[in-house]
Amino acid sequence: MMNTLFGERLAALNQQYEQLVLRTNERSMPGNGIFFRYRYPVLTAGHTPLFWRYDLDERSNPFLMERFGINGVFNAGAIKLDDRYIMMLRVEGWDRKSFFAIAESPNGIDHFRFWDSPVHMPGTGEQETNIYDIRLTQHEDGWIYGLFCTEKRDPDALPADQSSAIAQCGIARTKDLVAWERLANLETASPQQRNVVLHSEFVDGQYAFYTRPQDGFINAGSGGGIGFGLSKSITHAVVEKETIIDPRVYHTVNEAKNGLGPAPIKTRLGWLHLAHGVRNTAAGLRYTLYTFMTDLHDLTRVIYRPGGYLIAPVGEERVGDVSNVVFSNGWIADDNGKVFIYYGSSDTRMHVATTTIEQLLDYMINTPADGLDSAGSVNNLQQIIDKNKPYIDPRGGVYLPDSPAWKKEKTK
Ligand code: M1P
Repeated sequence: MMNTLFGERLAALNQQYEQLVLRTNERSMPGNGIFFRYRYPVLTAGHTPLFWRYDLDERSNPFLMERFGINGVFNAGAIKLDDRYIMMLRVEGWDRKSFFAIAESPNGIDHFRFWDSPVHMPGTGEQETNIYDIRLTQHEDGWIYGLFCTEKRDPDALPADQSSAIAQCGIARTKDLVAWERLANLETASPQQRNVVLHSEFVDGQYAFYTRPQDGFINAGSGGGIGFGLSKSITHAVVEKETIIDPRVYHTVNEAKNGLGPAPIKTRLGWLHLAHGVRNTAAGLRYTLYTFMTDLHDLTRVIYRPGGYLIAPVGEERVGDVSNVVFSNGWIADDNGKVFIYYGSSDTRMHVATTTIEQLLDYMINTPADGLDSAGSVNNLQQIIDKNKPYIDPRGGVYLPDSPAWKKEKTK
């Protein structure tokens, strides 16, 4: 017979879990016109199934203890398949190891549920301690590719140094997100690679990669920013030449390092990119999200680069295991033009922001580029102020912005 406490706690846990998963999310109004945030995170450690965390057999777990704790779920790749909004999450256990697991929702903003089992990602035969931050690309060759960070201890580190690591880009492909074929890790000249993304189309008949060369595990060093390169093969991908297309720039949101987010979205004006930029502060690194657009034909040519960040951590997003971080490696563009931006906050939980392609194009074209110094910022600001000035009719009358007389005068 079940002991009373076991039964009571199990019922309470089940009830709490269902309430969490079935909770309706709400758009936070009024928003900034660029995107909407949502009231609740879309996924947290609490959304992982109870049957992952607990042995539910009273005989072997009489105290109903958590046997496999989950520390956080964050930094998810995303894809839409058969009308299901799917995230492939970085799930981190109490033991600090990350692995991938899939959750799906019928609408992209709430009711996300994890699939029963995590992803069993095949290895390469090489030692691999931790895998994380997958980018999913539906490639025109018919496969869904997952590019992720694969990390191991630096073999040259001294015994006293149990932190130095080497990060490289792992590559796997699938048709259904269940069975994965592991391919060789990407080869580049850089000693460290994270945040590598596969472009969805062939370029000059080759596979195209966005890279992030970097000298050290944490520091970019001579790694100049987001790179681009081609490989003839995907099964043994080698990028010999990396061209930096989005450099790090002094005193901007990406001065310390940057990295591409999800695979870019093709629009009528160009390829829309979402990236993270990292700056130094006295309180440590601060990660925000920013955008840029590249030419439809020359993928190395940036044609729009709105200044500053698109999304920075606010409220509870600012606090977590690694505070002051937002990071995105997944977004979904629906056929109707709606865009779901999935972002992790502070290496702890997942959120969604929604917008549309039209809004993002407007943002690209009309947001001033970074002025690169204080005077430049003031000039950018003054242009908006001047444009918004009331129209004073010399014959009498003051017309406020958006009134018919003001609009008529401003369009002259
Ligand atoms: O902890 C913040 C982020 O740090 C790394 O990002 P980057 O490679 O740009 O430094 C990653 O470990 C990422 O998962 C994490 O969110």
